[in-house]
Amino acid sequence: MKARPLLLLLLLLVTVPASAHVGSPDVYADAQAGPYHLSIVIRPPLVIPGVADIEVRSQSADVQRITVTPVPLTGEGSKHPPVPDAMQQPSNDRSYYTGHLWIMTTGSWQVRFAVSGSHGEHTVSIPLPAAAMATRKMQSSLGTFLAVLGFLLVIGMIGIVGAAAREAKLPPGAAPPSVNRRAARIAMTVATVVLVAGVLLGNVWWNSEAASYSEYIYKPLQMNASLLASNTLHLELHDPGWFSQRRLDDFIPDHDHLMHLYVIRWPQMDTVFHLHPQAADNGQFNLALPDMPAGAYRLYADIVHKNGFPETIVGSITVPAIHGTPLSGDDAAGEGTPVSAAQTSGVNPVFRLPDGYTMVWKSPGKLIAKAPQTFQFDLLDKSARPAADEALYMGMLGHAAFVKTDGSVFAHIHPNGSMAMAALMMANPQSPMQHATQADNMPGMDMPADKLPASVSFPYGFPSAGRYRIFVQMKHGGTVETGIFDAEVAPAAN
Ligand SMILES: [Cu+2]
Repeated sequence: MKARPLLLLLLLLVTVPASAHVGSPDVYADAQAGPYHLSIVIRPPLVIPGVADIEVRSQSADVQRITVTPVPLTGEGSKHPPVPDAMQQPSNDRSYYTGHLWIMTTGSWQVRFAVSGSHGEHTVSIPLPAAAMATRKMQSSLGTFLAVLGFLLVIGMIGIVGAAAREAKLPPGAAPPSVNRRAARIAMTVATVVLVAGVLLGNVWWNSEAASYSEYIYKPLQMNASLLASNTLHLELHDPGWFSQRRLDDFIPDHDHLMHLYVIRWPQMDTVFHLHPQAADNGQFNLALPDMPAGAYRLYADIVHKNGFPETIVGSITVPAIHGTPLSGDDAAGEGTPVSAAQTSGVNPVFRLPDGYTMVWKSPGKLIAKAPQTFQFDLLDKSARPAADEALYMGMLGHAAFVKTDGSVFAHIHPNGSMAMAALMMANPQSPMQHATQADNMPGMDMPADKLPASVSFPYGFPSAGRYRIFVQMKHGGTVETGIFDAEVAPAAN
């Protein structure tokens, strides 16, 4: 038992990073550095300070060199970037680059990509929120091994002290006299007391270190949801305490709204709402609910702080059948089959929308955890032709929410990627990204300005194997359509 405090002393603190989403920390982006088109994955470090792993696939052939630099998103530090690191090309695949960057502190970061090629050098920055999110326990096998080593060290030390007191001054081979034996027993007792005290004090020291570290561990904002009157949803945010000066009144609009609230009937995930509550007092939001079937709902609320740090706040509420106000503005709703009855097989799954349109998921092939993949959805009209009246929905061709059926993953994704759009704008103030239409990404495609493609694609990678539901929203005319698709994701191969 003596060694147990030592084991505690040796426990490793490993952290996982926070992100705008729930359980989906990796950043997937489809970015344009001037004329160069890049597919980017940033995997934030497991510890802060720690190393972020970066993968880039250049979709433009004329790229010769890419460098990466970590820079704070806001504040004085954002004006003094460190020296850039050149990305490596680890294989014969000349379009594939990898890099590693130290992220030294918790906060709102960006990774700046400088791309050189035949069209000169151009940059693009991808926001990266970094925060220690949990303390992970040491593997039990390693813990046992270290505990045994620690125990042997203590026993060995006591033995050495005893031997020194008993035999240090004797000539070789001489038997120790009884006075020496007594001295040795006393020395060993003293050594035992000193060592055990040392181990116990170490444990106290460790616990206080761990306690102060836990202050640094990211604790998402909390949310209480309640029903006011008959159909007003009231949200009250709370800060459970986190080391940074987090505020409840510094939210900035992200694609036109302070809060994007997904309301999903649970566990069947058959009814979904994408709503935009109005800010009331500090940390309070109100929303006039539309018609809603009775049931338990999960709430996922996306907000972005002034420094570009995004958070997804999770809550829940059970409501009776609600007769509310008709959906208006950017608010939208969708309905599908219960997830328990859903099929995930089939190529190019088709989702039939209430107005006779359909949404089709262009099959990406096998879905694998951790792999960057492109999720393309096409909107077809009643005669199965691409919708001629495609419109932007909150400035973009589409919005998607990837939600694991066990509730452990929620990620709100856009055609640009998984970053919060408000943070992306902050990171690239000089060149507002024009991915809204994507038409400019497609060489040789001369799309009239008023005609949008009836197709949207999202770069994303599932964080883990399992079953997911994907809620995809596209707009045509004045109608926001919500397609619901199911995905079975295989474990990452390694
Ligand atoms: Cu969105």
